[in-house]
Amino acid sequence: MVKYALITTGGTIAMKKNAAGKAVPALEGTELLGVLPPSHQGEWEVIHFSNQASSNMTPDRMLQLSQILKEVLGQGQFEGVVVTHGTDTLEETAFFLSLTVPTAIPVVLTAAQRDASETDSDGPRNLHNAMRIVKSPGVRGRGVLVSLHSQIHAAREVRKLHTSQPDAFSSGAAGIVGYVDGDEVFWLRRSLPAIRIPLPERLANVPIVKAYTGMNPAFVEYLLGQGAEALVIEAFGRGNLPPDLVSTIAKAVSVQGIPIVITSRCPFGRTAPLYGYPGGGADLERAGAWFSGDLSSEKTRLFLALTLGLDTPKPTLKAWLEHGGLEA
Ligand code: DAS
Repeated sequence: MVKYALITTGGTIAMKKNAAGKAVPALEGTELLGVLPPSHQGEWEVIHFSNQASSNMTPDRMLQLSQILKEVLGQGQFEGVVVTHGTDTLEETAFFLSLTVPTAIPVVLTAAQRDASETDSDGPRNLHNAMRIVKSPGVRGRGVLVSLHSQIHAAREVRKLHTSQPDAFSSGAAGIVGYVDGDEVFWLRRSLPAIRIPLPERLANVPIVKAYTGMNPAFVEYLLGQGAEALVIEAFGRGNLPPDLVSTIAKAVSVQGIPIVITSRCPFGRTAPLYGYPGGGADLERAGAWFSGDLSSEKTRLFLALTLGLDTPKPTLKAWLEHGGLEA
C-alpha cells in the first residue's frame, strides 16, 4: 500500500555518463526506487517534477514545487515525502520549501555528489537514508530536512561547501540535527521552527551582488536600476563594505525606497553593524541597510522574494532578517 511519495527533480543522483564521459540526466524516479528491496517499493509513489540539473531551478519553479508538495501533503494519503534534487542549489530549494510547506508530514531532500555511473555513487545510500528518515519515529515536527552522507541537516542552516566530496554539506557551528547509522535514525537536536510564509501570487525581484575589493559602485547602481525590489549585498566579514558603496546604499534606501540587506562572504556566522569606520557595518546601518543574521545570501534573497511579494511590513521584515529569517 502506498504510504510515501518520492518527488524527483533531477540532479546527479539521477545522472549517468554519456558517450563523452560527461554526467547527464538519465534515470527516472521509478529506476531510483531500485535502491529498495522489491517488497518495499510498493510503499512509494513516484511523482515526476523534472529531470534536470539543479542549475535549472528558479524561484518560480520552487514555487511550483511548493504548490505540488502542498497538494500532495493535503491529500492526507502520504506519511512522508522524499525529494531528489541536484546538490548545486539544493539548499535554496530546501529553504524555500521550509518557509512555504506545512511540515506536519516529514519532507526530506537528498542528492548525490557522484553520478549513477560511478561504482561508488553516494546516490543509492543517500536516497535509501532519506527514505529511512521519513519513516523514522522521531522525524515529525522537525521541518524540511536535507540528508546526504548519513547526516541530517535543517534547511535553514545547511550549505554546500565542497564541489565534489560526498560530505560537501555542513551546518557550521549549529551542526547536524541527526544522522543515519545502518537502518537506524538518531536525532541530536531540534532546529528553530521556520517562519510560515503563505505562497504569494508573485515573487519579488531580488538580485544578489558579491562585494570584492575595490568594487565600483556603478555596478550596484546598475542592479538597482533594473527593477530590483530589494538588493542583497554579500559583504566582507561581519558585514563591511568598501566605503565608496555607502552613498549608493543611502540613496537606494532613502530615495529609491529599495531595501538593502547585508549578508557575508563568510559561509557561517552572523552579520551585525559592529564596525564604525567608513564602510563598516555601523556606517551601512546609518545609511539604512539591514542585516541578515546568519542567513546566507541565497536564502536571504529567497526570503525577501517571498516576503516582499506578500507586502510584509518593513519593520517586521527587518527584525526577521536580523534573526536569520526566524521569528524575532
Ligand atoms: N552538481 C550536480 C548535482 O550534484 C548537478 C546538480 O546540482 O544538479 O546534482
